Amino acid sequence: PTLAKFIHGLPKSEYHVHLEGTLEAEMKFALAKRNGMNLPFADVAAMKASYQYHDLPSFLAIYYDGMKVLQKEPDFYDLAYAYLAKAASQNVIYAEMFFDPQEHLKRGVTMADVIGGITRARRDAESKLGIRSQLILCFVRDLSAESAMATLDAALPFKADLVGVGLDSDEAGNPPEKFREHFAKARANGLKVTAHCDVDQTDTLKNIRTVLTDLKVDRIDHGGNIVQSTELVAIAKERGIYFTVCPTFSGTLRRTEKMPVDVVRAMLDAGLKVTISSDDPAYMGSEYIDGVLIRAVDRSRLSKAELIAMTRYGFEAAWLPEADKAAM
Ligand code: ES4
Ligand code: ZN
Repeated sequence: PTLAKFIHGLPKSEYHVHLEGTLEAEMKFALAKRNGMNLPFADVAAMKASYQYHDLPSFLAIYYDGMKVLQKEPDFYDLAYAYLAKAASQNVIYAEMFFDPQEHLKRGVTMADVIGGITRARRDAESKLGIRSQLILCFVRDLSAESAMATLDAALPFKADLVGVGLDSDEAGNPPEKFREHFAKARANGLKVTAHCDVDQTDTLKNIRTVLTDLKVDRIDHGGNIVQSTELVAIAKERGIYFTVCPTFSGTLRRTEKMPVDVVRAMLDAGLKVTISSDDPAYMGSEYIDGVLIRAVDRSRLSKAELIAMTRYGFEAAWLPEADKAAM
């Protein structure tokens, strides 16, 4: 078959997708209308044309502004169901999805409505579409440590609906050790832990070391700069760490390199366990996993064997009981 057909036919998983980053412009208008809000854009095209960013902070400003239309339980249901339907249509059979509750709590939305709406969508998508999923609560790292702890405490009554916690948003000035106690408490409550180490951040390698050795993460989201340290690569291998890489946003190392380095290529060459995800597809050209993978084959010169190996890593990485993993 053609490459596109081959990729489409692979049974896939996704581990790095921010639900709020799947909020398409069309749905933003629909939710704004339902919630009696006005958006400062004439139409979908004008809204999409405003998605212009050049680094993590400028991306985040657009992303946080966009999610303000999410107000009520059915909004979170619609958001999650739409992503799961899209993913299922591309043969994703399992997904672990991030969400950023702090941003919603700020607007007066309750944790019960956020987690409840998403969980209801997960159940319906599993029974109607056959896609299984779990939910990872992310701490917004540029908000205070106190806010993150209050959010964790508000979420723990719903821990049966969560599989883990993560760390996202603006890394500059917000190193992982700010969340040491939160991660320990999450672990003590039976949750898995992961953290974003976006590429080319300040103190990138120091922060990768901290998440590995101090926060004791089970996975790393992005993490491409690790290829610049043979010592950290060895630690990650020793720990069996999987990396959730999103080449659309974090595909190249540039800052300290003479020549741009392709992240997926370099990580595979270093022998690391790489899985590929779509990150924030609504803000990244509405390209979902099939499109991301087709592009990755070209830009990272992936062989078919590598694609298949990454597909397999994609299921090994699941935070599921071993028996359930084997059944996939
Ligand atoms: C994010 Cl790619 C990325 N990095 C950090 N924070 C995020 N929130 C949503 N997408
Ligand atoms: Zn991300």
